[in-house]
Amino acid sequence: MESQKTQAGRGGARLIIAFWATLLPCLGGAQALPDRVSQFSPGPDAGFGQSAFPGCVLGLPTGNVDPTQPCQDPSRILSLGTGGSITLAFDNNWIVNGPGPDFTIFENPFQPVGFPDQSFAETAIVSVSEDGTTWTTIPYNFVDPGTTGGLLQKSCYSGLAGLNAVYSNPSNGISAYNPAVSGGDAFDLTSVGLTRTRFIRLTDTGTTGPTQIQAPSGSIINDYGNALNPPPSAGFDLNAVVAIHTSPRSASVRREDWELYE
Ligand SMILES: [Ca+2]
Ligand SMILES: [Ca+2]
Ligand SMILES: [Ca+2]
Repeated sequence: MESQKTQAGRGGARLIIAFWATLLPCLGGAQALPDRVSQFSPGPDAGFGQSAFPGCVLGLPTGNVDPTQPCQDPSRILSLGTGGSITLAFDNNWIVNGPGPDFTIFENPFQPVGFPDQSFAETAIVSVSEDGTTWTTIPYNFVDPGTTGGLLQKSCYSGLAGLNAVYSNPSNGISAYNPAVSGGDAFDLTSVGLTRTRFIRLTDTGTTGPTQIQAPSGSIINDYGNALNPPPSAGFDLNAVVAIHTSPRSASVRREDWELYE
């Protein structure tokens, strides 16, 4: 006769198998939005969007099919201020390194009429972290155009958020999760050799004044927004962050439970 302990063990195993059967269809799948803001340190001349904070940065992007008419709704945009920073946390999902870009950041740059190679950009440095403590910065650069071009040229900038116009909007059917059509600036964890992340931090690139940041090229990052930086909307204006490739975080926790049981 089986002991009560053995019967209880089999019941537990059946429960766990049933749990995994429910969970497996969800694995490796759903796209996700951030669950919360874990840090916000506005720089000077911020304020725009703070009346709707944090909801203004936790939803889908609110772009426009016309890249010369970006979102300027303070209920959907948060200005970081000069040199300000913000960290978005994904609690329910890991952002994982899948094929191609893994997450996209949406600011509200606008494209001058008739010049798709140009952008009125207010840029931010992007960093990622698995635990909120150890950070890895996405490689970036800025090359001052000198006398050969203008700061509006998108080719001056690489690896920074805030460069490309936003097209996706819940009302226009353009998916926020398809970087081929969404607009915004998409990033690939392959660029930093990571398999997953959970926190994304954006740091406004400051000005050519006291908050200046020197790019690897040796140039001080001088995005076009530096020339026109009026309060309360100075610096990078965050609209949304979306995760393209994810896996449920709860699965990892449950996997630990399973190993304990074994
Ligand atoms: Ca990837
Ligand atoms: Ca802007
Ligand atoms: Ca701004």
